[in-house]
Amino acid sequence: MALDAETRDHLIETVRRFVAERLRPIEAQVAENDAVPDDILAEMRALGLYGLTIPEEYGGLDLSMEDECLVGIELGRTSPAFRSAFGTNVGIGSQGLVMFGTAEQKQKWLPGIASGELVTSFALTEPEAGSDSASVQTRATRDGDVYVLNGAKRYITNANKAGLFTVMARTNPDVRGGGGVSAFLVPRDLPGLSIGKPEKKMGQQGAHICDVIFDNVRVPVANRLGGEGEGFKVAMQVLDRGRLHISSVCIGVAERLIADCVAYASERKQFGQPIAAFQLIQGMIADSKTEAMAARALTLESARKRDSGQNVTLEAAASKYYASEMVGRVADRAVQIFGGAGYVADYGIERLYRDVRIFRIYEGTSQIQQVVIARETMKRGG
Ligand code: COS
Repeated sequence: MALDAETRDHLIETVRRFVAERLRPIEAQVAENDAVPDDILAEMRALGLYGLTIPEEYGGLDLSMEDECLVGIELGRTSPAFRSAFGTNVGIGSQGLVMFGTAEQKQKWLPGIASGELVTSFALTEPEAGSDSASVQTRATRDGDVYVLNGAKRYITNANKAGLFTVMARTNPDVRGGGGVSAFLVPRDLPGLSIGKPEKKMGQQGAHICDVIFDNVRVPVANRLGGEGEGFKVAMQVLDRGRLHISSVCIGVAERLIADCVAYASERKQFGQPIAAFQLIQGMIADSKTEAMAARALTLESARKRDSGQNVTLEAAASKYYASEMVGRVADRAVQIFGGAGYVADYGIERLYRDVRIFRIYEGTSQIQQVVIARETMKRGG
């Protein structure tokens, strides 16, 4: 649901101030400790960030896709690890339930997700099912009024904090591909479910990804999300939304880096003048600005299309593809403009350079976005 303009502006201003005053000052500390402090998580809960996209009747803000993207851009102006703390609740961890859950399922879990008491994770990826996500091997075998889950998921964001997982598992081994897959809501405390250690990663320290292992986990039939065999489509529709969200975060990081570049280039003097006076520096700033503006326009236009009820599989893939590649180029130019200062840790530029690398990989690699864009374009006839 779209907020009225005044409420939306107030929300964006509140998030902007929170990012500037509370998050940016501790970016380096969060990276160093590989953890977001508890008091900051509590403030995020109090601000309603965990429930941005959850329907109002369950305690959330029910943001439209466009408003979610505008908030995502603000959150992008700091280390992406902060957003990740509640990102799964807002996106891939909750949207299957929001879009396909029964009234009982929603009543049971959405209030906790909206308040942030309950952290959620999206468990699709497996060791042998990454880009080829329809080939999941985790099995869900029906046994009376439960499904018995066996298998392993990989690189699952927030798994170490999650109380509830949306798990895609194969219910029909005779059907290859997505048609044999179903989705389940799996509480963390079911016997047989265990979580691996957080992986050591290139960037986004403070955000965690872990394996999730299912060893004869008995999940009630009532926890199935959608019909049997519909799990892959649930996952794909969740990702259509998630990809727009990630695009907005890419745009925020790019805009932050451009502002950092302008500030640094205006102060840093070489050859007797600020380096901002040199046209080769200006060329890099111009390229970054133009591309960030293009990503913003594409993403917000795609979000508005989704809000008007249109299918945005192509638009979400195109936004994610362009925005994630764009922020990679912007971060690379930022290191170049900062020179040696961009390569050492003190200025935080090298940290953001590492942080943004994952945007081209998770929620679908750039190559998968290209496949989706080409297929959809051919389907639409151009
Ligand atoms: N919305 C609704 N339905 C969709 C859909 C979408 N966005 N995308 C695919 N489907 C449907 C198709 O219509 C098809 O339905 P039918 O069998 O009824 O025709 C079914 O799902 C299978 O789709 P498709 O044939 O395109 O599957 P493929 O295995 O060829 O390809 C890709 C699917 C590659 C697009 C998919 O596996 C993908 O997005 N991979 C990347 C996964 C990813 O993002 N991982 C990150 C993990 S989450 S952090």
